[in-house]
Amino acid sequence: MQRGSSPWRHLPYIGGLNPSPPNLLELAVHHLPWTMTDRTGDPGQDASVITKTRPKTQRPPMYKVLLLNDDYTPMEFVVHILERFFGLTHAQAFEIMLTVHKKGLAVVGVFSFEVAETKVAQVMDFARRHQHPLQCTMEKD
Ligand code: TYC
Repeated sequence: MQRGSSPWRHLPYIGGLNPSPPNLLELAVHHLPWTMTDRTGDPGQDASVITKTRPKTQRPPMYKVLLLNDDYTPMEFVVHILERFFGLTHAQAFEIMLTVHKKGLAVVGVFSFEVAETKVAQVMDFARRHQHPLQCTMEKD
């Protein structure tokens, strides 16, 4: 039948009475995170392998926060700082304070850059406001 005289001529022509159904497999594969690779190199012998493609992620660098010894800051003040800004128990804080006192410095914790930077600023600010020469610094882990 000529399209021009068809009673359905106002409808869009879809190429036949039974349009082929969508290829569901192709649609699904298009949305999957893996690819098919034929590792035989022989088109007649398809040994396709499903290869997961995992995007490379990198962990953010971490930073050690160090406390330095000096001859003037009172021991109890250092213990207080360790409890207050690093969430340590009194026993943990006392132990780290003693390590700093004996060895010259100790790692108080390891944090992301932003957290380490904040802890250092909090300690330095608190020590300064109390007029103690306590030094706190950070370095890449
Ligand atoms: N050495 C100090 C004192 O004898 C105590 C102290 C410990 C100071 C740790 C600083 O980070 C420090 N009073």
